Amino acid sequence: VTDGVAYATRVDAAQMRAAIFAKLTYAVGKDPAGAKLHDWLRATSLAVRDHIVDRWIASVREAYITGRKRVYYLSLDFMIGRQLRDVSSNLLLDGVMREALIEAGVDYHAMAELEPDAALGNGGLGRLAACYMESMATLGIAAHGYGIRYDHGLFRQKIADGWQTELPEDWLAFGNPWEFERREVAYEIGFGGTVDASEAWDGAVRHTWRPAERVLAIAYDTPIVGWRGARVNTLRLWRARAADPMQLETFNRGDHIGAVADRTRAESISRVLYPSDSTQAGQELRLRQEFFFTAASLQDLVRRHVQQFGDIRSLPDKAAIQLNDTHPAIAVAELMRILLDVHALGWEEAWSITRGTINYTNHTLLPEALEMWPVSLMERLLPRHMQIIYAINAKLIAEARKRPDCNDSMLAAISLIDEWHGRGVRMGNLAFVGSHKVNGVSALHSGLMKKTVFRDLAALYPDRITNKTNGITPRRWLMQANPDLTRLVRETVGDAPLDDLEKLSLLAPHAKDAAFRERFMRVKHANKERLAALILDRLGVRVDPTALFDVHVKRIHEYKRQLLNILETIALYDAIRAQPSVDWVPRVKIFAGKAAPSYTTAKYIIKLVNDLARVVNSDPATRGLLKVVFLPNYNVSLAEVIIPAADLSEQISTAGMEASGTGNMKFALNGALTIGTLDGANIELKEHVGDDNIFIFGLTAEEVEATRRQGYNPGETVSRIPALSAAFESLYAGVYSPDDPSRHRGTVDALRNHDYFLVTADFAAYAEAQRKIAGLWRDPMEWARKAVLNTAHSGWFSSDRAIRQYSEEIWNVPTR
Ligand code: DL6
Repeated sequence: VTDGVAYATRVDAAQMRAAIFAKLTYAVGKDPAGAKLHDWLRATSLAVRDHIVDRWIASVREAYITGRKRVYYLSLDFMIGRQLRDVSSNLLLDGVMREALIEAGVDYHAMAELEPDAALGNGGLGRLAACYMESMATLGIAAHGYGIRYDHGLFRQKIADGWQTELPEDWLAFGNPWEFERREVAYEIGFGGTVDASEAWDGAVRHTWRPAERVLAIAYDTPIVGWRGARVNTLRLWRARAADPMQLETFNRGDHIGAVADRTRAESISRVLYPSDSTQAGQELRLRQEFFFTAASLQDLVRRHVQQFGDIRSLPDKAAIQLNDTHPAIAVAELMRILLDVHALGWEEAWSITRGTINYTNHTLLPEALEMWPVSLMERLLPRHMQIIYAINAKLIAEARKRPDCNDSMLAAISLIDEWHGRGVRMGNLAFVGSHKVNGVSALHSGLMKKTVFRDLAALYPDRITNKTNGITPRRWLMQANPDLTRLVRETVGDAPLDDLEKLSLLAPHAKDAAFRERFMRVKHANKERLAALILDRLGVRVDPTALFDVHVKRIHEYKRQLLNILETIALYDAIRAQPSVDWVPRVKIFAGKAAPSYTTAKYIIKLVNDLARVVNSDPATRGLLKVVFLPNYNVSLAEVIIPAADLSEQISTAGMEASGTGNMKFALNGALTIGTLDGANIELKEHVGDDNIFIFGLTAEEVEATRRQGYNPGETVSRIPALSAAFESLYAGVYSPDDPSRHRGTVDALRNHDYFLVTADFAAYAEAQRKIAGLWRDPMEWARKAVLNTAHSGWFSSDRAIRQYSEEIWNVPTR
């Protein structure tokens, strides 16, 4: 990939080297003799960036000239990760860049490691947005991403004495060579104030919102390069600035802090990413963030549309807005406000434009994650929007009443206002009714949406919900993360999979070829050695790369059931000690992931993994057979090292609770076998890789529902499973926490008495699946065959496939 052809004719290593030196001298202002690695990184990034700009301008111009429809992707999270390698590899400049740096005597690897991850997101939802931006550029879609340029992204996780501690993240400390500040693109965003109503010349009532507070949204643009430089799109992130830098009068009175209080308040909007994942953040600042970036984005896209096409009425033909979850759902009310109050359209026309333009992706059914804003807060912060929401609601209810099957419970379920929990605005319902299409992110999840949270709305609007199973970009998750596997693929089946990942299926016949399997596993081994070195470096723990690498990395959440894995690890540890002479399969249990800072239970799970690791790793009885590690600060860059090195991928959420998962796809693509429940996209993964090449266990979503409905008794289950009882007893007795024997009793009690996530119910099936996995590991060639088939059959999970489906079935835009 790195020695690509497209650019080879345009720039060679000598030219690249000259370009890097020029940047170092004239943009960074450093003498190459005294330049530090940071200086080289900046110079190299700027030199590579120069190769983007012409294409970027051409892409923007092309969209303008052809007048084609644009896609606007609104997301509060963008988990971008590092950019240098992504950009240079997509431009096929990676090879010349590395060569140029070698000639300059710069250690590329050490330099690249200095680039901070742009971690402007929490997890799957934000990473999906980044993958989709890249695929949209790859497929030649004229797309704009819109989000917030947080000064500080997701917190850095430090493990101190086994506990998670959070440190502020500072990705902008050395500047950001990838962005272009657009001071001139500034919009006023209002909050609070009053609404005036007056009669217009045509007799209609016109509303004017007079906000009490105004904040400026300033644009920062980052180019997003598609594969082979196909197209370059824009990710526009908004930074909040105060309209006035300070109150001079207040300052002159000697109140130096008060003089900048308004500024501090305004700028706090883009100060920091909310570290919440699958839970509602629920603070006023969060709502301000949501409205801030949504309103700025809508002003921007409406301005662009009117400037180019003259008439706001054609908006649905020329723009498709995708709401990434409900965080930008206020767009429904804000677009209505713009159409009604600014463009003076009538309600019906405004509603038809809004509904024709907006679409909504739902990413969770967890009740605690479904956004609901108190009506009182909305009325105070966004009074005009609240009026519009009431009006939408009144029409919705009136429409529903026309149905013969309409009843009170249906009306209560579809209403935009929840009356049960102290009156709140249901942002999911608002997004649903204001959208042309609503989609879930896996087949199971989309089906459950129709049966659960949106049951009554789906009955009212039966064609609205559609499924778009998630995808991942193969450029980052195969080509960049796993260059050796990419090389092997190319040598075996040619370059076709680079442009169409489903062509990876050409590998399938080679799964029978012993020599190929051996090469495949040699690549895996090299990746494992690299991860083992990282573990040694970061944790001081030596792990054997020939052991089975059993990997559980993702946000820490009870529904993702790290506890199930931990309990089985304890049972395995006990079993090894009880029968040391058995031919055990050596395993390394690898965990990583962040817990939301306020999620105490999740933090105890992290502590438990670390407690367990300390005991297991220092026990001579299990040396060489079992190791447990928790790698701190899981992020995109760490994932790029861990995933290619995994043998086994843990996707063991309680069925019905993981909307899709995307880690599952990344692992399979890199030749890991999955142990998983029939949840989210695991179900589709099973269909693609084949029942024999994945380890499925546990209750189905329907069984989970039935088990809960019937009233589940975890204590009874535990008493029937000796290994589980023993694990509970040792945890209770403080075997893993001798410094504080009662530390994990709360965890045990919760499982024994409630176990909402059905850890104990699935324990036996999980342990059984793990035994089968150990059995398969003893047959390395058979394991290798299945691993190859996982890679060969995961091409469908490319984000290119997902984006094609969005384009054809939701946005109605062409792709190349
Ligand atoms: O769709 C991306 C990703 C899914 O793969 C995960 O299964 C799902 O949990 C995640 N959802 C969220 C929801 N948070 N909020 N709001 O992060 O989306």
